[in-house]
Amino acid sequence: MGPPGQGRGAGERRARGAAQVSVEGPPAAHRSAHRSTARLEQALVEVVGHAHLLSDPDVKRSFEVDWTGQYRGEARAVVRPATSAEVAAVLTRCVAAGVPVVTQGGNTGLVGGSVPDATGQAVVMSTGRLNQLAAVDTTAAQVTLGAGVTLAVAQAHARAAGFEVPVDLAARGSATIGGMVATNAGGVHVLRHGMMRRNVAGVEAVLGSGDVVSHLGGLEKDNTGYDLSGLLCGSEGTLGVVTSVRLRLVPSLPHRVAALLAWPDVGTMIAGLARLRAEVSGLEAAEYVVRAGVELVCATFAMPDPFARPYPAYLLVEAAGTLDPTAELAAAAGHLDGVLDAAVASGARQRAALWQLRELHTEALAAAGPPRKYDVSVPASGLSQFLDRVSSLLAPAVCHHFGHLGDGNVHLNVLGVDGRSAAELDELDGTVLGLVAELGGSISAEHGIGRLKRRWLGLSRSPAEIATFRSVKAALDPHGICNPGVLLADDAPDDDVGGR
Ligand code: FAD
Ligand code: 2HG
Ligand code: ZN
Repeated sequence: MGPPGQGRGAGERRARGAAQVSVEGPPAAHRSAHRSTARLEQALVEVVGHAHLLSDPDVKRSFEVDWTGQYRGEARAVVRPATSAEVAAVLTRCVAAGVPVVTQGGNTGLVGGSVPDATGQAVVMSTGRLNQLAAVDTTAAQVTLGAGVTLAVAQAHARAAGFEVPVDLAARGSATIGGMVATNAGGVHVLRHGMMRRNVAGVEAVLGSGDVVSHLGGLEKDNTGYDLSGLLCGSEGTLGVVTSVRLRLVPSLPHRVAALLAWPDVGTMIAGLARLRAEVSGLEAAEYVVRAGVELVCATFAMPDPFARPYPAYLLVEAAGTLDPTAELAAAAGHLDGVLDAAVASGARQRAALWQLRELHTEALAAAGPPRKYDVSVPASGLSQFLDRVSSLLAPAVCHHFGHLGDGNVHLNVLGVDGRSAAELDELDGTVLGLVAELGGSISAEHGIGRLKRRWLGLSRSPAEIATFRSVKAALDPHGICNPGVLLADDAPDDDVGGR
């Protein structure tokens, strides 16, 4: 399904670089805090064992910096529980000690939500050992997975039983099922299968209250009150720790074809995609890139240009079915106005090569950057206007854009602004996200709010909605220990707003 295996290393890249960890002994005033740290560490060791409480600064380091390298902090310790019961015991002890807990899956999140702040107070709860794989329920087309199972492992597990995981994304080698639930991840198949929330049949989680809520029966019809599993989708670790997920699967389809279509401009491509959606029944993906991004990816990874000539814009489409969709896709593409060139790929290797052009954008931009990232969606009718307006607003900064065209989801990556001051970056964010809001879009299409966008939440959510978020948070995480400062701004000094 989709991009088979390429870019698999993408999510495995963990930004390196030493966090600014203080290695000096604590001053006298901090001795009692130190004693309480020792007490908490001892309590956590009793839960997970010595081997799974990491406190050596060198060992902790990769857990303290996010994928982008823009968010660095310090963890009091990293704890690696293996079961739901251990997660509950860890949370209870952290509640008792008044210590915040930052949950971390694959650490591929792009909004700074998976790493601790600089205070050194928080414990990082790493979910890597929650890696249980239950047998695929082929009758229900569902599977129950530990939250720490990576997407790539889940895909292989499902495929062995004739199924696919409906959600796919380039960070599949490291991103975890729990992290994907927590961020309500989107990816490249949303136009066919929806985001993570639509594909979750149930969740088990330990809430910040210490309560374990488990709803893994997988019933398709179950109107028995509030949808707690749905609520945990997109909660970004702020309500508790997801420990297991009951995931819907879709059948593996035997035939698959991808095509790269070249266009004179994005506007023509958007109109063409509307026709393709109407005419190609098995359309699974519709991803766009533009010339500047293709050049960057090809130069960064020494890849060949997809066509003999350069074109301004490219649409990568993929269709799958029980019958070969190649003829249907070729016929539909042949009728489209404005297509300048096309490359069709049926074999897995050729398809993978086309997908690399799209999926390697994030890594190529990271190598050229760091970029200022904006993951936004706007109504399809306003997309072209948005891109024109935002590019001229940001000029002369270089504004790369690409994304999930079928979902109206644009990934803007602005290069050359990382040297700007905090105030200048805030102004830049306000300009871009303000335009998104003006056009009726969302300031976060799929990556979440994290720390990066918490101050801008009000552009996409009303005061009443945010007040309700706070009530939910207070009810499920009454001690406020789950990812404080993520999604909802807390009262702490805003030292990390803006991802610096
Ligand atoms: P982490 O980064 O570890 O955590 C992300 C957030 O979830 C944090 O707030 C964390 O506290 C919380 N969290 C993690 N696990 C749990 C848990 N078990 N319980 C509670 N909270 C938890 N995202 C998309 O939506 N679509 C894409 O197409 C896409 N492509 C990407 C491509 C690349 C190359 C990279 C680097 C990232 C991409 N992402 C994409 C972003 C990222 O992969 C997703 O957000 C993913 O869902 C994060 O999973 P993770 O396990 O790495 O979570
Ligand atoms: C993608 O669609 C990811 O490739 C990452 O969501 C987007 O790097 C980005 O801005
Ligand atoms: Zn994306």
